[in-house]
Amino acid sequence: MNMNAAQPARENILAHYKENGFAVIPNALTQEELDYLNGIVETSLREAPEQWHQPIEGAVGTVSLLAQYPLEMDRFIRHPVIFPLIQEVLRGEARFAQFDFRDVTADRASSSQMHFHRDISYYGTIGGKIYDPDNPYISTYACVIYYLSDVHECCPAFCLVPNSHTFSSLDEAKEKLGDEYREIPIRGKAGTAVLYNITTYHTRKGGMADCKHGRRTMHNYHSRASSSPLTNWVTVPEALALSDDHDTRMFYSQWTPNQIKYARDHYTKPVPAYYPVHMIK
Ligand SMILES: O=C(O)CCC(=O)C(=O)O
Ligand SMILES: [Fe+2]
Repeated sequence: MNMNAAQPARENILAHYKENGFAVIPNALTQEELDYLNGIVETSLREAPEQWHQPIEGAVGTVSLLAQYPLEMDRFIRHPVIFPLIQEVLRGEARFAQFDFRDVTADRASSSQMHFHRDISYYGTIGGKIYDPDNPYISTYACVIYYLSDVHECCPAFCLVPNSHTFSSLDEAKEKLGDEYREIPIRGKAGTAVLYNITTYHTRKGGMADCKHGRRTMHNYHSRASSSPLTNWVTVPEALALSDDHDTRMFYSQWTPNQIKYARDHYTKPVPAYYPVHMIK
């Protein structure tokens, strides 16, 4: 990957996504946006380390910044450059699903390797189809990973197998894709975004032993109005989930059971009656 790549045209980004199940968008975030995000991540790591989970496959992570800065984070979640692309691949039905930050320190870079996997919703795990054959863009859910630090050859890197969403295992993808089988590590400058169908096989490649950078990322998952909630644990702050702005409220309306409980126990306004609040313990 060219570290100084310019941003491809919208139709090229979308054509690449259609053909491969992912697309890379360099310069998705400006330097000012990167400085702001890195600033709040560093403040949180320093002042609220208890909000970050212990390293999982080399990465610490937090979902707490959405609760702390709802309106500011919403501007990244529905980012002017990336959100229109998300809406396109999700047929105009995008719904918020998950938003978190992760950080791999330089000393953990080489032990941050994940296994190849796909991210699947609960219904997908119990027999629901894990992609939409009627959507030219494949996806029932899409995720964007934003690089908040430069990702060099030596750094941990997000890596995908293009067009692997139809296979039931990575081995089957290898066998059936044959010469077409590729594992593509994504490297690029801070501000690069990778937009991907979550059931395209992917992983985090570990960094090299002498990596001096590590890697910091922002992960933003989207569901569709016609998909079920992706997780059963994400929560959304009241300012967004019960916003007076119709589009905002609709975007944050796909509540998980845990979100219903969270709203009941923490919101100032009552939980809308169309959520099964009395069923929730
Ligand atoms: O951090 C990465 O590069 C990939 C993360 C990922 O695939 C996941 O958490 O499911
Ligand atoms: Fe994943």
